[in-house]
Amino acid sequence: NDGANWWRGGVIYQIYPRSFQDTTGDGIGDLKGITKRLGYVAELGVDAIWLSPFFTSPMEDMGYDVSDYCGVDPMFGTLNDFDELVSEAHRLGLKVVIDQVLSHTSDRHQWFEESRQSKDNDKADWYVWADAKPDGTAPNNWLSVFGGPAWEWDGVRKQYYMHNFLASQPDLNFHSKAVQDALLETVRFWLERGVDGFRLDTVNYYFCDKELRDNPPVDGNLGPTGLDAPDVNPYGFQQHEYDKTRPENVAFLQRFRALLDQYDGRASVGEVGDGARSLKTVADYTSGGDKLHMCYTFDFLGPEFTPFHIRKCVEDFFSTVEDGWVCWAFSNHDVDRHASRFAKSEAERAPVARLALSVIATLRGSVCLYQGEELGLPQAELTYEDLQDPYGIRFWPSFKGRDGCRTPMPWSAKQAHAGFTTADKPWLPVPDAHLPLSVFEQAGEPASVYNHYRAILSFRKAHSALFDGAIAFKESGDDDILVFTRSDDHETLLFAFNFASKPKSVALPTVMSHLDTLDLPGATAVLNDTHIDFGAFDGFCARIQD
Ligand code: TEU
Repeated sequence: NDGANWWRGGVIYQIYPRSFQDTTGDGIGDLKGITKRLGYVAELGVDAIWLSPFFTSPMEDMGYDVSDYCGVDPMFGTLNDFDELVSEAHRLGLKVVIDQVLSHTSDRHQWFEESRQSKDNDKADWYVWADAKPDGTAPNNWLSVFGGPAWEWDGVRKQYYMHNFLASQPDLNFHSKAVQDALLETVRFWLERGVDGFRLDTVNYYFCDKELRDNPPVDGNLGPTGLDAPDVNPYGFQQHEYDKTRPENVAFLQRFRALLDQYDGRASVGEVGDGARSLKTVADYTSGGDKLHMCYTFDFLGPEFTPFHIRKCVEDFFSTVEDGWVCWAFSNHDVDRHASRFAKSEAERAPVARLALSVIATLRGSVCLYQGEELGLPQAELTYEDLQDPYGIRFWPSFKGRDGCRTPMPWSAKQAHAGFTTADKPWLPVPDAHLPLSVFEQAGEPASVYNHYRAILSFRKAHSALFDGAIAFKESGDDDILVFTRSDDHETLLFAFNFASKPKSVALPTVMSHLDTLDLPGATAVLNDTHIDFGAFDGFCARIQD
């Protein structure tokens, strides 16, 4: 899938720079380390990398609090290191997607420093400022995703400012054209430097209601992640009617797209956390060819890994949207690793990790993989003393935060800290349980999760129907079995997967006339006349001849 459409059906590998590879010995990963390991990423068979933020930042939210959009934080290296990374990636045939955190800045960004000085300076309306209510309380009932009210009192300006996340992440006011222009200029800066695309952080949070109306109370919307259980965060107790996913956002996304379209082959993937409305929002943001190229949601980032849930999400999306596009993901730097989330026991982790990839890589849509999932890494068990994530520190122990999926990549069990760093202590520990799963240890084992990833990604590349081909689900008559076809002008492929931890046998859907079994990596199910016989967590693929 070359050319300008590389993103459509493409596979994007997310790199968390802090935890990929350290080259300076300070215990924190850096850009040079990523460049050094790009050969590994290219060999995996992905199309692109997405780099989590490496911009200048006080790192209160691990870089999702940017204080200079056009600078590289010294912790990660220099702009020159970034240029080298891009040219090495391109040499290896990898696209480079960077993370743009446009919804909010750090409170140490110069824009905020200026804005807070008075109510009438040049940047006075660059953030969402409001007077206190007569009794001194916050302007409305909006809540921060990270707990507590979304408003912080500023003693300098004597007003409240709005923050969807930490108080040190003030939200920009997108109703200001000057703010939009300034942000688009930073995007242009990276386009000029040759990046191929952008992952837009919290893309549905850009605008909030101009009149700052109260959110209505809830019924059943558990917030963006489902993680926001009541004992953790009351965020789910209101409908996010006025603080996010505002209609004005669409016009800004059009401006953003128009900028990208001035350059060849650039793409965008937005992060949409919008509770039960998420896939509908993705459809709104990606249809028409004049907004985002694709978005991803939290639908597959929760606990549920069942044929029912997968079918429902994929079918809902593609049956309601004519030309929008979605990017699926099971893991990222915000949620528990899916080998742990989906497996019911330690022994199930590797087979479940293999099955999950086979499924996501054959569904319709693009795919985001998160570093380390190709090793089947389980969620790291950390102590309170290990924690770095402010979200976890705040809610420990009812929510342990996001550090357990952010521990360093294990490259080799034979080296200190698995080859991640030569420092005495990395910023987060490499769990002992990750050592036998390290890259070097798995590379030589044909049946490893890692080699399964390579084989499945190469299978995906070899079948054009898997990029953009239509998808149609079939009744399997068994809750554990997912059956669908993918078809384009060249071929129609049948896929069937057994999500159960025991063997199963199911009757073939009657529509199938003649089947040529294909060698789907890791799949051992066999076709016996009118039945498919599966092993545990098994798969089946055949070409349908008509
Ligand atoms: O995440 C947005 C988001 O919705 C998260 O707050 C999510 O609900 C939570 O992390 C689940 O545990 C993005 C980034 O991916 C995240 O790392 C940042 O902290 C956040 O934005 C603020 O920039």
